[in-house]
Amino acid sequence: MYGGGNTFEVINKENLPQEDPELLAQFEARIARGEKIEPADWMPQLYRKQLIRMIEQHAHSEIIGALPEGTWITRAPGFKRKLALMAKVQDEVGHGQLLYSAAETLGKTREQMIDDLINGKSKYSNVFNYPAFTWADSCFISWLVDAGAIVNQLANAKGSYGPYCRALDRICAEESFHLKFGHHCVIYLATGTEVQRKMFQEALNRWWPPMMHFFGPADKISAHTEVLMKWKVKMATNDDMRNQFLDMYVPKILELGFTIPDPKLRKETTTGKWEYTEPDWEEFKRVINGDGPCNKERLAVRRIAEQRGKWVREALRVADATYVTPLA
Ligand code: FAQ
Repeated sequence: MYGGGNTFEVINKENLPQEDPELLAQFEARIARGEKIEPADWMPQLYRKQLIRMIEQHAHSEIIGALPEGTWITRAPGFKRKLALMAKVQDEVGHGQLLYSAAETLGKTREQMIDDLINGKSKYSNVFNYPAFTWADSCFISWLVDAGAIVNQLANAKGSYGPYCRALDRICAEESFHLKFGHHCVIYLATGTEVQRKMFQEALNRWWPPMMHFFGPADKISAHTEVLMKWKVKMATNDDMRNQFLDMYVPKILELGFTIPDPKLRKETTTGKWEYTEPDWEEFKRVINGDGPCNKERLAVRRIAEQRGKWVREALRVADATYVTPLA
């Protein structure tokens, strides 16, 4: 339904019905007053479509995001790390559940969303299309991918759509434990042997470019930022979130004695903005449109899970029951 294609398309406004100007003005006044919009409230079609697109992609990211770390549960060094990683992966899947429920309040069913994911129509975060070769890759995800997710989610939890904001509040609380776990694992490697330090440095080199992509395309080419910020769905631009992440985590990475694989990375003290090598947006587009190193494998895993779980869902469903849309 959404996604696909290889350009950043704006959802086609022309196909949407003309909104009643009075209702639109009341809606925008509510947003300006900082009120939350709830599922049964009037909302413009474009607001609904944009929210479904964004929350659905976020939900898929959590579910697919469980896969690269999930493969490390049995191989994590030591029993305590295995337990902690298992709990983290379980949390990520739970976040997917919360987010699917929030998206369902807008009228798209979970079944449609899952179909669109496994058929490759919906997007999910670029970072989860890369392999986790070593334990250090898993540590990178737990620390720095979670850190990036928190930067994004803390901002958007202050947004305008009630069910999404409430889901984000809970998700952020849990993500902060993940980040502490990841940081702890990285400190252990940083203060370990030469081999351990090298292993993390190599993981950092591999993950840095996808991490720079993670916050979305540069503002000047972002398709949806303007409308999402106007209606307070997004509370910071992609570049601002990337900048905030660099502000918070570059010093911590350097403090541990690692180097960041970008010779141009520096903070411009007068503006407070980071300068960096322009991320490769062509690679980004390829990856988010299905042609990354692990896209096929990740979707195949979800497809198998969907097929194998079918009988369970059918057994749980009561044929003559009426199911209601959650009000999250
Ligand atoms: N990956 O116009 P914009 C996590 C697409 S959760 C893939 O700038 P927008 C937890 C975008 O959809 C991580 N696609 O888009 C965890 C659009 O394509 P479309 C996920 C991307 O919406 C941790 C096109 O590019 N978080 O990590 C990406 O204004 C560890 C144009 O872009 C969320 O989803 C990308 N990185 O801004 C789990 C947060 N960036 O739809 C396990 C909610 C952009 O027109 C382990 N989402 N695209 O075909 C958002 O905040 C926003 O949607 C952005 C993108 C900021 C991601």
